[in-house]
Amino acid sequence: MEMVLSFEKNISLAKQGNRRELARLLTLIESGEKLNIEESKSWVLGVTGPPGVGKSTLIGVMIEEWVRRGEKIAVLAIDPSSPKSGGALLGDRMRMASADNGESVFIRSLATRNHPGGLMPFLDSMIDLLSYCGWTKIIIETVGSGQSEIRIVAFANRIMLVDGPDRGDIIQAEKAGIIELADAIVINKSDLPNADNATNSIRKSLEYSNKNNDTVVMQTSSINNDGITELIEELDNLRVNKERNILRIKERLISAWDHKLLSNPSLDEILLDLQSGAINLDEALENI
Ligand SMILES: Nc1nc2c(ncn2[C@@H]2O[C@H](COP(=O)(O)OP(=O)(O)OP(=O)(O)O)[C@@H](O)[C@H]2O)c(=O)[nH]1
Ligand SMILES: [Mg+2]
Repeated sequence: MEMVLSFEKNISLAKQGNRRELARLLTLIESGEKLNIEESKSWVLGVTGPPGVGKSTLIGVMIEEWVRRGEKIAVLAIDPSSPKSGGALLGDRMRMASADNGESVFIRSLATRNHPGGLMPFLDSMIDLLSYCGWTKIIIETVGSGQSEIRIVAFANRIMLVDGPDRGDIIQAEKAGIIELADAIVINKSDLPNADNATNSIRKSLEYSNKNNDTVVMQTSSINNDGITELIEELDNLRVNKERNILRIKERLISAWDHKLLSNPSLDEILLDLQSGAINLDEALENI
């Protein structure tokens, strides 16, 4: 009881703008603490796309524009589990640092490697906490477009896929199904050759794959500040597409399901029984 009360005090301090408290609470959530936070999801954007296409740079310039408009932005930067991620993460932070003007921007990085069971158990609570504390726009950045990134961005209520002028990467994304989930597909580095080609082929593949498609397809150059205000207008005015929303909810459900399974106290026992042939898969599921 006392614990709960002391968290309440921390939460109210974080809500008043105390960043140190906010950081501490996020750490608590990450370590598995259940905080009693009102569910209050505001505007959550999931950003994903192949490595190096300019996601962090783009997020940085978007943040600058949003801050000018009076928004308060929190970024959860989620690194891949690769050994290289430590350095890349630092780079990200430095690139975003120019936009980090005090009160209006909060950046937190998360390492997936610390959470073999996935980020699901706490990502949702982190979003709730940030929303409750008055961060009007929450951005989740992940690298890549595989199944685990899809799972992560599915916790956002709008998804932006960023690609570069090189077509190779997006084909991977198509395979993983991220294109179906994306509300907006942005071809960044429009200052480079081939951006038009890349944009056209994305438009084409959307035409082929979807029936009534309203996916926003845009070009930006984050280094020249081209297309940024247009992109922001599109994202701010995005209408929730029911089919994509259901796909997102499905991914969240799968995450929750996986977490239930992997955190089952008799998992080890069940695995041993499966190995010895004492039970079959159906019986294992029954037990779980
Ligand atoms: N020409 C050009 N280069 C850009 C643009 N945006 C970003 N870059 C450059 O692309 C490189 C990668 O940018 P990042 O913002 O780190 O890309 P990222 O997608 O966040 O990379 P990861 O997080 O490592 O996947 C940097 O050298 C940027 O300066 C752009 O619009 N045009
Ligand atoms: Mg990045």
